Amino acid sequence: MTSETICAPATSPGGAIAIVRVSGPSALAAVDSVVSFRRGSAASAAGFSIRFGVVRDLDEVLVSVFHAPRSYTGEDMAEISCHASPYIVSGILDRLCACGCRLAAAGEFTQRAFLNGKMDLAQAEAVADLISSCTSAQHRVALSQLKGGYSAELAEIRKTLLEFSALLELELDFSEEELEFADRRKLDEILERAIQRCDALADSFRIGNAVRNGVPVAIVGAPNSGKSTLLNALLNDDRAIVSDIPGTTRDTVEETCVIDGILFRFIDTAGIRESGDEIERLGIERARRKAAEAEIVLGLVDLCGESVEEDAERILEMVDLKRQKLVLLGNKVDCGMCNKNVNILNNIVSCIDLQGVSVVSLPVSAKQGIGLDYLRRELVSVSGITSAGDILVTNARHAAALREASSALSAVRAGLSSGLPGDLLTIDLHTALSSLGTITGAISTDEVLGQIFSRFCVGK
Ligand SMILES: Nc1nc2c(ncn2[C@@H]2O[C@H](COP(=O)(O)OP(=O)(O)OP(=O)(O)O)[C@@H](O)[C@H]2O)c(=O)[nH]1
Ligand SMILES: [Mg+2]
Repeated sequence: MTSETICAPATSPGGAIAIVRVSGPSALAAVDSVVSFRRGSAASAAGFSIRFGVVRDLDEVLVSVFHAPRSYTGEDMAEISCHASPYIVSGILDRLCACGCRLAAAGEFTQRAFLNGKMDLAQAEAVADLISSCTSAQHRVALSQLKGGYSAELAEIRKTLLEFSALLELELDFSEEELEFADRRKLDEILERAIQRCDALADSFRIGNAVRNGVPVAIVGAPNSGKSTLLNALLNDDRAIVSDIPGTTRDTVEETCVIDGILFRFIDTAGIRESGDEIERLGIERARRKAAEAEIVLGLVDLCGESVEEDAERILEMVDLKRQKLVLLGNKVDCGMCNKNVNILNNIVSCIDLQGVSVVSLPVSAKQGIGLDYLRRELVSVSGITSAGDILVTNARHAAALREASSALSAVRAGLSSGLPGDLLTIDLHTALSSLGTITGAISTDEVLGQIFSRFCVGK
């Protein structure tokens, strides 16, 4: 436990009420020096209590008192609710500092909660995610991580590996007698299962990252197919310039929008064609890059156009169907659907289906809004987020640690099958255990902790 007592505003400016937090060994004594209570004191309050008090010449306040270890940080703590005037808040902080407290650094309350064993590192990081969550999907995943579902899954993998390690060490203890205590086939099965679980969690980062930062959806197609019109219709805003001059959009235009509780990041791109114009060529290059990075590609084809097949083929060349989801949109159905073009599009989709990859194809009118509700539902469905479980890795640091653990475990497995002695196997096994340990903070360095908690806001 630290000897310093910290204080900070826990609420951002604005609103009617502000909360000043105080935590540390002298928290309650400091509050008693700053606040006059009609009866008793913060330090003498039994258990959790809320008391009315006065900060002389400044404000009337309500103070929530928490005694260690039953508080957010695990230390003695108080939360002073006052009127949200910046003058009052800074006045209370000044007085607390005059009584020996110091202003808290970003995330310091949560860092103390972690150091005092109130939560592990993954849960502490979930606190930051929960505070910044703006959509129901972000909220659901952060809450599940905060409640410890993800930590429990990691603890389960660690437990299995520790059992494995114990069996190997038993064997090492008796190595001079050349005994093999551990059934190597059983050991191999344990490793296989642990590798699968690490890989599944690491793979979930693809969706987890999309939940956190928005599912990237690139809108691509030939010039004039209606990409910018579609972006504007999905955003319900006049965000991108629309015109009947091919090559209107040069640079990419990116904007987020929440559909059914999921954050999508739509990226309108320059129309793909051969171009002699240097700026347009750069824009097209950028469009290809954005399409390659997207999770979902919305490929627009102008159903009234003369080159549907060629346009669709160009879109297909830009998409990696093994990794990405493609939604082919036949746009401008309001112009009187050209049956020939619809058939061409359907044939292309059936050919892809034959290769075992399913591609969604929809007729829409970006201009008239026809088929867009259906498209929104399709986007939610192909994002895979609603059907994913609540345990998703949303943090690049965790995903990297899981991959490290998985490759160390694969090395153990290879060593096991080639008959490597137990003491050599334990080296890679310990690498895997340490990698997993860095996620929950069982193993951490001040530098890593500093990096993680500095991303928090002050007062959390
Ligand atoms: N009738 C009809 N016209 C549309 C539709 N969608 C777009 N358009 C028209 O098609 C023209 C091109 O639209 P844009 O949205 O600028 O096309 P774009 O694909 O962004 O074009 P570039 O930026 O040049 O690549 C404009 O005149 C739009 O009004 C539609 O669904 N129906
Ligand atoms: Mg455009």
